[in-house]
Amino acid sequence: MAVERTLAILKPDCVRKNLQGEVIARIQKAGFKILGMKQVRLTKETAGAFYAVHKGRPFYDGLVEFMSSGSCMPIALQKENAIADFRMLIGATDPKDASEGTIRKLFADNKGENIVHGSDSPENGRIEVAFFFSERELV
Ligand code: DAT
Ligand code: MG
Repeated sequence: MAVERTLAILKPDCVRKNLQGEVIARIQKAGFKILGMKQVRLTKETAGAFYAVHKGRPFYDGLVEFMSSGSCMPIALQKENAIADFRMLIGATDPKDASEGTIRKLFADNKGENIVHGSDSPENGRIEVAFFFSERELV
């Protein structure tokens, strides 16, 4: 299996609920290597650019509002099969549909405020990691 990078973001609801440590512990126990981690407050412009693929969808404005509503923590992760394994760890977008034991099932309130982001392909993993981290911040 190929070594891949995925971008996690502990979203503003995760930070507001003080669940950062709990979620990071689950990520580490699942075997992901943390290459970089930071805390940022996204502007609407930056949040909108990160989620540009969803522009025009009915939930886009709410998503941008939410992602810029407080601090979040982008985390660059590396592992064999990182993309699929991370999505398995976090569960379905809507916590109602997420499997038992997944991070979203355990901690998320609803589809819009779902605790954590994960990249959806190896290519997007690289693009999204580069959105938040320069190569020299990845160690
Ligand atoms: P995911 O984050 O599981 O990759 P996505 O890429 O389809 O999901 O959507 C990005 C985010 O947008 C998602 O985490 C929460 C929000 N979102 C998606 N669909 C939504 C909906 N129907 N209602 C409210 N928020 C939604
Ligand atoms: Mg997605």
